[in-house]
Amino acid sequence: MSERVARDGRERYLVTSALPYANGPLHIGHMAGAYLPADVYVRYLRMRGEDVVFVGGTDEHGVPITLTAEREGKEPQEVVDYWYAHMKETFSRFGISFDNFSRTSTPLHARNTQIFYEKLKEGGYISEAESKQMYSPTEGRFLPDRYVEGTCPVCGYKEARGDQCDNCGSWYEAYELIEPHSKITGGPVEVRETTHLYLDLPKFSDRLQEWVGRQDHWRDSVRNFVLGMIGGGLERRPITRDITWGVPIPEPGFEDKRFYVWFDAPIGYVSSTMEWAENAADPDRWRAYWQEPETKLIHFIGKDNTVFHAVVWPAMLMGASESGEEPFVLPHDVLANEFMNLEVVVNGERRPMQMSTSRNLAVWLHEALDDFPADLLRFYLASILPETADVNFSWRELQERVNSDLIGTLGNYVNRTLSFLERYFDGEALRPEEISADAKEVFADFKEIEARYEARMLAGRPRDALGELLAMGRRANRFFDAEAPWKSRKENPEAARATLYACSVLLGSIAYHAAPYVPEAVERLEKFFGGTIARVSDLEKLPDAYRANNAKPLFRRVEDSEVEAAERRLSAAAEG
Ligand code: B3M
Ligand code: ZN
Repeated sequence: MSERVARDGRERYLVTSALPYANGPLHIGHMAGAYLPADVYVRYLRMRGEDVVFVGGTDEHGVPITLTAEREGKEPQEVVDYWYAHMKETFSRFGISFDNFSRTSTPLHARNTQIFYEKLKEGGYISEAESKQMYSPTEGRFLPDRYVEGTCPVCGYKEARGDQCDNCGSWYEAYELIEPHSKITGGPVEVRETTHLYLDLPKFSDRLQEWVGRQDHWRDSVRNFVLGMIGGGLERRPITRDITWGVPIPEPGFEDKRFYVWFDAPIGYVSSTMEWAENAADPDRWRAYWQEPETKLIHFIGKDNTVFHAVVWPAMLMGASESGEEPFVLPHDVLANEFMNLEVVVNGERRPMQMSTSRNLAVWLHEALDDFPADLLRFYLASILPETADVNFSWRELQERVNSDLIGTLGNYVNRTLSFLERYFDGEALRPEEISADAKEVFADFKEIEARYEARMLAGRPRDALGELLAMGRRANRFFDAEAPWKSRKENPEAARATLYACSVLLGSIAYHAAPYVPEAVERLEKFFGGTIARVSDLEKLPDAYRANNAKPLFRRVEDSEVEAAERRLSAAAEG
């Protein structure tokens, strides 16, 4: 019933969200970090008529997978098959609109990873070296650091991990542990020599310094982290591991080793784009997004992944761009978000607590979606996105933001406009001969707010853009109240109808700017709102008419009982 007005001109974007390890359920911290901001961003770009491809997938290699598999007595493939399907379904229920959601255990990705390696080797960026690794004679294999435990060489803590002591925070090599043993069997481990391949990161230092130095639009937290790291001196990084689950290494003598998960994982973005192109029956189309200089490559991640996305991966792209083919684009932006903690009621006191998946102290997304519509969760999470600082998720605050902002400011405006149109004007408002001065003023105000919304959205600040959407809602409500059509309809029905026409124009803009956050609600709105859903700034000519037909409220309230039940679940986990 309603069409959307897109802008002329097209820029090309390749947007990615971090590939979650396929070893457990998604929680709301994942969404706030790398997925919801990306989805809101790409939905807006698509509405603006840009050429956008949004790819993701699961990260299916590495110790996080093999540890889970061993703990559950399963094969790694079984673990990743289950969690790939679970994650794909949960992302879809939450409205994360990937153009392709792939996985890194595909043959395509393995081949792609090996090709990247060959290009880096050809460019002279790979070296081989001996290193000390922990070997478990009872298990007959080398153990990754996270499989080793022992006494911390610094503070004497008995359950220190293979790479870092949780007690005093010291970092060390696993072979420095006192009485090291296998975390899986408890058996003894010994130090043995082993050979690994390394990415010669120092060779990229100057180029990285120069490139990152030019990224003035990057968030200071990311840019300063990277420049600091480069300034501190880059070290070559091992890209292989003594592990049997992962991408095979095309080198003689490395048959029992695999690529380190962080070497293959970012290449997964390229693999997912290739798969998308193949599925679109245009197999070479991926090159337009990875090898055309005008493409903007944008990574959405959690801040703990910054070093890989802003240092190692760009170096890999630089190194793989020298072998004759078209060079790869480098990330136009790396939008690293901070962390989300939880507000938990403990002994009657509200306290911020870090999520702990092992203690089930988390808000699992698939469970939250069983109790609340995705749009309510999306709206609240978008209003507290940790773009510049860690934030706390609070069920009580979710209720407040949904009931007062989403419903009170936005939902009620839509409802009062459409029900007034249906009740007093047969559901139709034709464009009046004359647009009143008040209507012209509110249209002008909307154009300013729309410009602020777009500036914040394109700067990768969807949380601030949401603030502008609420400003639109408040301004529209103020216009409705000032015009008082419930009075004018008796004294001057034409003036009242003209008011409802202007309110419908504003409603079209509010719906346009709400769609990236609450897409399902706007799809429902389109079923009973007949009119142009567009920015006021894009309406070269005001539409002939707006119509309403059997309008329904867009959102339901969040009740105290729901909040209390949700908070009790968290308190039980915290006290458990
Ligand atoms: N799976 C780490 C994480 O889930 C890793 C991200 C890969 S993105 C290429 O936080
Ligand atoms: Zn220690």
